[in-house]
Amino acid sequence: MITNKLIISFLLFSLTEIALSFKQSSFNPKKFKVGTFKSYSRSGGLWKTNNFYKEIEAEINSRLSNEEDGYTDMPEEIEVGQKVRGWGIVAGPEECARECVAGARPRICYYDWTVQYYNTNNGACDLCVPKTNSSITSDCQCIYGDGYNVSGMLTVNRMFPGPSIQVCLGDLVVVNLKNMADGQDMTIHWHGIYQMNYQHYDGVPFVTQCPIQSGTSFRYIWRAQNIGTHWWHSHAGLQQAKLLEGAIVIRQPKEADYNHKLYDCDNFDNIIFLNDWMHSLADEHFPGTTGGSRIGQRPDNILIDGQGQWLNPATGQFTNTPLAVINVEPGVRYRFRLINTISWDCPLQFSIQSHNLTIIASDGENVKPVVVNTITSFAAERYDFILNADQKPGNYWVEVRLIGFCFDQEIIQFGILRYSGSQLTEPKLARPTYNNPIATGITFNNIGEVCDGSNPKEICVKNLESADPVDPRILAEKTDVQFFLPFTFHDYTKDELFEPGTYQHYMVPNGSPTGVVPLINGITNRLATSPLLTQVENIPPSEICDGTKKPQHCENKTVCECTHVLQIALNSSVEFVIYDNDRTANLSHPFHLHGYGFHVMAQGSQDKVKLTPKNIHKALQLDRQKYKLNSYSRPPVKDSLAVPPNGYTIIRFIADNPGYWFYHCHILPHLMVGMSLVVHVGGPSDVPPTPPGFPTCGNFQPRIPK
Ligand SMILES: [Cu+2]
Repeated sequence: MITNKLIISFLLFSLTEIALSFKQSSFNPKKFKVGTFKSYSRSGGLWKTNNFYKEIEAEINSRLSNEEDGYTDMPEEIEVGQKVRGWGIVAGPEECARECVAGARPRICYYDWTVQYYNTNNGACDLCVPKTNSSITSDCQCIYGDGYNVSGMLTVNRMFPGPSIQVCLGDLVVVNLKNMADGQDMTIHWHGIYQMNYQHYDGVPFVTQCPIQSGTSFRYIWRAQNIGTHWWHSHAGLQQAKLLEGAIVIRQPKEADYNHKLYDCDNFDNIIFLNDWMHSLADEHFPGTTGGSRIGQRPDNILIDGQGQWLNPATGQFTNTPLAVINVEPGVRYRFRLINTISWDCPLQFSIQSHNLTIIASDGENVKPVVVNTITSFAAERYDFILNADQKPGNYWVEVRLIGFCFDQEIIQFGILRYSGSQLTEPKLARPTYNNPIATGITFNNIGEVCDGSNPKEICVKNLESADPVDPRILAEKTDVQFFLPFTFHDYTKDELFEPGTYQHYMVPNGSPTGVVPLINGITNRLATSPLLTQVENIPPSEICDGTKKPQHCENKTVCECTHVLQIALNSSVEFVIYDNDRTANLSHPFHLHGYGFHVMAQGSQDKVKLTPKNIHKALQLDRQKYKLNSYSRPPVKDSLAVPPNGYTIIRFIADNPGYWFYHCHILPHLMVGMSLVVHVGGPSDVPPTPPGFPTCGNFQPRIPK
């Protein structure tokens, strides 16, 4: 029996984790429980084994021990309908978007994606009308945007928002990405998926993989291991702004959801996908100009589920493109999944006329419910909220405004919340305007707000409470390691930036006379020349730096360009103190950490605590004291968080996911010029070995032949 069990577990291991090959190193798969159908929840700072799949393990074990007709190991060419041993029949996108049932078998969900240059309002729009908010597969190749013709977009399967991945916890997601965009290399990042055991598929160029060259394909394979509302986007250059993005939703059996009693419906099309929109090519805004019609990086509009209208200032008329419509039945409580996919500088404010929004999750992690009227959201954040369709049946405005840095542009967009049986018209209430919007009421996460108690109508992220208990190490007075990560922008003088023979990277934001470069701890991150995860031996060690160890070429330089890597021991408790030393009014930088959810321990304003490197310890102690008094024991978990202008935030996590994880500002031009670093957790033997045949890249510097 023992021998049989061993054989079975070996089979399980080798057949289900086809992404990994363990022949190449001493990597010990048992450490990660690879090969069992366990999934992980990150809430509370602990990887908790989910019981969901325990019941089916026995069934799969017995199934594997029998020969079955027509089942094969994972083939090289995958097709929907194939029978794969250990997984069942390969399912397509629509089959995978299903109700998740306790005890049901996880599936292989296969997505065939083609990336191509594309244009809006083309001939496809004469053939069909897109129904964009379900967007699981392409039913119509028309993209309206806001009615303004735009070219140079990069789309997956000619869709915007891109095809959504909607699966159940435990499914294996396989995406075959064919890059057919000539001259564009790319990677796709699965924002919010922790990728434990799937480090090679995190999709960051020169951190976890080589960019996928145009004309080639790359198969991403990852497990849907943490629930929630997430999204995917290109992690190369400005491609996310060129529409390479879409939604990811990982569901679990409803009864397993912490807040399940609060809602009746979690529909596949109840995604609210918000993106800023330009009427010009994103490239025209990078590095940016100081004059002419394309100053800085300002968007022209914002879209709801890829739809919207544009008020043409020349005519005073809105374009006649359709507005996004959200259909509801009276008396039903809906779960909505708001995804902020903003690429440029400005956060957004979201509200729905006459309806409260009950926040129940952020960035995929459940929180205790909080009722608000307006949600402010920064780039890359997700908020799940419940809307109770308890008002008089009719049409109501859904409103999104861009705020912060671009408030003077007065950008506002609308959708319609429509009760069934209502007329197919706009709401009776006249369209709100930017300066006369829907009443904001209780506002969540407002820009610059630090919720020091002075305004009862403001709620901050730090006020949310995690639905799950928190690891005591997160709540301890001190963590094992602590990093101070002040960020600022260096304003180049003309002499500095344009010194002959030097080529620093820079961008030109609105109002900058010359150009700027971001610094974290005095370093602007330069991507390595080969991926850190797979080819660290090809990277000159002298180019890898941190705040205490800088390369020689940085001596006496204000701006140090190198590959910024923070080394962290596996399983240590970690604290990041992130603070804004740039102090640009109304500009709030949203930072994202890959591979982790972190606890939001504090948010504050430096005006109030006079945060300086010298007194920071005292300031933080004061801040924590405040939370202790409030019995603050369940700091919420997020993966994307904005730092208030001239403010600070303190985050903590347990470094239990080994690998090279990117940490960066999610404003694309900031990311492009180095507002980032890499968190390296553990060592080479802690991560799975590189999959056989994984693409390599790097410099080619042959000797000159004699
Ligand atoms: Cu930024």
